[in-house]
Amino acid sequence: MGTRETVLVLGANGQIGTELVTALRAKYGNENIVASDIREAAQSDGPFEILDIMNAAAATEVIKKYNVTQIYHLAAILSATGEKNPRLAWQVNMDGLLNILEASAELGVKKVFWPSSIAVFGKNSPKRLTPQYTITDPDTIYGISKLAGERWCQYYYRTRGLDVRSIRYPGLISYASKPGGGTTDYAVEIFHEALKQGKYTSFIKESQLLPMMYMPDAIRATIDLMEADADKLRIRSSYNIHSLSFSPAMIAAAIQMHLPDFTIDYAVDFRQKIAESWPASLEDSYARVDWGWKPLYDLAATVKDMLENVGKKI
Ligand code: NAD
Ligand code: AKB
Repeated sequence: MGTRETVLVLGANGQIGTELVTALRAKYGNENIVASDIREAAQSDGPFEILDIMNAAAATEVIKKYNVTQIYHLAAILSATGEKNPRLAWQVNMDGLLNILEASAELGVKKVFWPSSIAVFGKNSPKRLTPQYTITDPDTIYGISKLAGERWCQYYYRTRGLDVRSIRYPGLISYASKPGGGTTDYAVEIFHEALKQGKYTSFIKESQLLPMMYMPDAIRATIDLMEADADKLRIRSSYNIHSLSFSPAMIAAAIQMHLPDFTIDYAVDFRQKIAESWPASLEDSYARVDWGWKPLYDLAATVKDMLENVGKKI
C-alpha cells in the first residue's frame, strides 16, 4: 500500500471486520485505517465513525473527510438473519453496496473490497469442487443479494473503471468476535459450548459437509487480493477460494482429540435447508493462479488454535 493511502472499513465491528481492522492497523499504521459501523466502536486504537451504509450522503462525507483511497465494505445481513427479514436483507445488502460503489466511483476511491459468499450457489450447482463458473441459482435472499452484488461489482469495473475486488468466502471460524447470524455459525459455537458445557447441540445435521476456513487464512487472502497487481486479476465479480470441508461429526471428532469427554447431538432447524443448498467444496484455481491464494490451516491446526484461544477468552 502506498504511503498516502487511507482505508475505510465498513461493518468493522463484525466477525471479519474486528480482525481485519487489527491486521490492517498492524500492517499500515493505526491512523491510516478508519473503522466504521452502525454500532459503537469495538476497538479504540484508531479512528472510528458511526456510519449507516444506507445513508449515501453520510458515506460520502466520511470518504471526503478522511480522503479515503481504499474501502473494505463488510456491512451486511447474513443468511439466517436474512431469511427472517428478506426485504431488510435485500435493502442493506443491495442498496448499501450500490451506495458504496457509486460514492467510490464518483469520489475516485482507488480500490474497493466487497465479500461475496458460497451462498451464491444453490441446489442445482455441483456440490463437490464447485467450479468458478457454473449454475448458481441461490435459494436464500442472502445468496440472491450476493449474486446480484457480484454482477454490480463487475458492472462498475467495466463501465466506471472502479477497481473492485471480491472473494466468495466460505464459513469463517474465529475466536475474536462472535459470528453474526449465518448458517455456518455452528462451527464457531461448537468451540464455546465444548469448553463451557462439554457438549453441543448442532442445528446442522451430522453428515452435512460445508466449505469452511480459519480466519487467519481469510484475512491473509483478503489483504493479498487487495495488494495483487490489477492486471493479473481476471475476475471482477468474485473469486472462489477453498480451504476446509467438514461436517459437524468431523469437527466434533477433531475436538474430541483434545476434549475426549465432549459430546454432540443434533436438533436441526431451518438452517439445515440452507446448508443443503450450498457446496461441500470449491474449485479455486483462478485465485491460486491470479494472486497466489493458498490456505495454511487444516482442520487439526484450526481446532487446536481455536480451543486454545476460546479457552483464554472464557
Ligand atoms: P457480521 O454480521 O459479523 O458483521 C457485519 C457488521 O455490519 C456488523 O458489525 C453490523 O453492525 C454492521 N452493519 C449491519 N448493518 C449495517 C449498516 N446498515 N451500516 C453499517 N454497518 C452495518 O458479518 P461478518 O461475518 O463480519 O461478514 C462481513 C461480510 O463478509 C458480509 O458481507 C458477509 O456477507 C461476508 N461473509 C461472511 C462470512 C462469514 O462466515 N463470516 C462468509 C461469507 C461472506
Ligand atoms: C453465512 O452462513 O451466512 C455466512 C456465509 C457462508 O456467507 N457465514
